[in-house]
Amino acid sequence: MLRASDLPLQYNAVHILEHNLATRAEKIALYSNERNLTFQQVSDQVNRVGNALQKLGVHFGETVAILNLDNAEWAISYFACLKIGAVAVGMNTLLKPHEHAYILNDSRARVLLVHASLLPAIDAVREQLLFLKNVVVIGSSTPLRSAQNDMVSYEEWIANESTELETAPTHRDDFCALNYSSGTTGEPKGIVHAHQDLPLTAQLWAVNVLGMRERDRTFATAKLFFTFGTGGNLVFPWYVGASCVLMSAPPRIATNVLETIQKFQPTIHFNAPTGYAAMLGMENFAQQYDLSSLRLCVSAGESLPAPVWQQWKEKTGVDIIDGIGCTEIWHIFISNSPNDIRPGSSGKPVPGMEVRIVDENFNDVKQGEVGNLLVKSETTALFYLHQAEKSRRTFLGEWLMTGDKYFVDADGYYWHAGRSDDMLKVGGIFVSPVEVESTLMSHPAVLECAVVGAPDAANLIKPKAFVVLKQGYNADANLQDALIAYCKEKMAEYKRPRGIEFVSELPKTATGKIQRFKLRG
Ligand code: 3UK
Repeated sequence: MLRASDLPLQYNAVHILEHNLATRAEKIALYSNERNLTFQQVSDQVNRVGNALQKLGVHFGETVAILNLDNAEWAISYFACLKIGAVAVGMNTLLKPHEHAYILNDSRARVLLVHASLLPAIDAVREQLLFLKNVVVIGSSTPLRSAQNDMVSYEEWIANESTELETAPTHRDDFCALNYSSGTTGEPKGIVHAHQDLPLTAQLWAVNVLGMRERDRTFATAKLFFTFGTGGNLVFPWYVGASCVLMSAPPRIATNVLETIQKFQPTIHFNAPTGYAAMLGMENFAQQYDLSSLRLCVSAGESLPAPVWQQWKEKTGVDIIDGIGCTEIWHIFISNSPNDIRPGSSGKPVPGMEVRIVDENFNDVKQGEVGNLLVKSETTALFYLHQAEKSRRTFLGEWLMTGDKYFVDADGYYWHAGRSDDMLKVGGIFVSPVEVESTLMSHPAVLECAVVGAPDAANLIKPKAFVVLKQGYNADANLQDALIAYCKEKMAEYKRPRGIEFVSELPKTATGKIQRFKLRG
């Protein structure tokens, strides 16, 4: 068991990378289509980037934003921020320009490292960015310097930097990373984590529960900007001296995932239930692709239906370890384990963390009864940035209110029973029905609407919209397509309704509140 107090007071999580230099400097730390890098090479680049950041005037405690595909530079930039005592803001590449603007302003990042392919999304809102000064462009083939001299290509930026860099004397409680998670209404919430949270989750879950070890090679479809990805595919493997495989291509295309597994031969694969269901949806995928390197799979983000677990086992022979995690705790806190799996359940509390299931008055419910899930872990964040009220309702002293409904069976396995808010988990990513509704409402044809989660063929939840049209619009398939296309344009694509049903009215309470539960069906 590892506790926060076992770590030195002065602790910097760059140790997770650098402890590998003593014994395995020449081992490949990171595989990718673009290039492979050894621990030594990664570490040299981290030092260069750290020096370059300091030259831009980035000080201890300041934020640095990273809007990048999953590639070597993501990992390097992240650890460079940690090493100089800055806070890495891993930005969601799937969001729209106005959301990037919100995050850059809320986090007050002065420096942004951005992939060339994502630069247009920043250019579109550049005028609105109150704090951003320097933009470093990753993956640009031509040298870049804009008129204001505030944009530079990554290669040029680090070319003459030294590979020597002092580690900032961070306290183990100092913040090192900021991730944004969407809420029920309004803007995403910034969740700040400390250096200590990384080694603690690595030890308590990845080593003690999952059994990750030096000879493993990880590959996650969860992108590095989600803590599910940062942990599973970067921090945990390097903590145990294992390697990771980074894929910059979109994970929703199942063939990208299967090709990457075949080519780089990971031993542990991290995915969301939707990802496993997508691969299972391809006939003969297990014969077409060589998946024999896999010894374990992990699923998180939403519950993994037992039939998906069973089919995956039948087709590949590999067990999927389902575990529930959240950004507030950084990673998984209830989990199955390789020698103790109950398909369909989330497993048991991770040793070193505690959970409670309580009623509205915070009394523990009886075994078998559904209640609200509280979690106690030393890795829990302390607050949401700039959201005092929401923080007070969520971070209850030692206990975190997860927003999940759970029950425990007679054998001590925990079962997810939905959320206590209206939030949907779609492909493992939060979607707010309220946001989808307000987007639809801004379309000229829509009078009223309600968005709920509807199960697909694999019993995974997808957003579905019930729409009342204004007079003069035809409730036909063209308009359904047009509304979905409209949502794709206005919001991150994954939030779009997968189905639209036209209705003449919505079920409402006497006071006019829409009764979403009546539409869930
Ligand atoms: C839901 C699950 C049932 C649940 C995450 C692993 O998903 C992660 O973080 P988010 O902050 O969302 C948290 C919420 O997602 N959920 C996650 N995993 C499961 N529900 N079964 C599961 N296995 O509602 C939770 O409150 O995006 C997952 C590791 C790190 C993470 N950040």
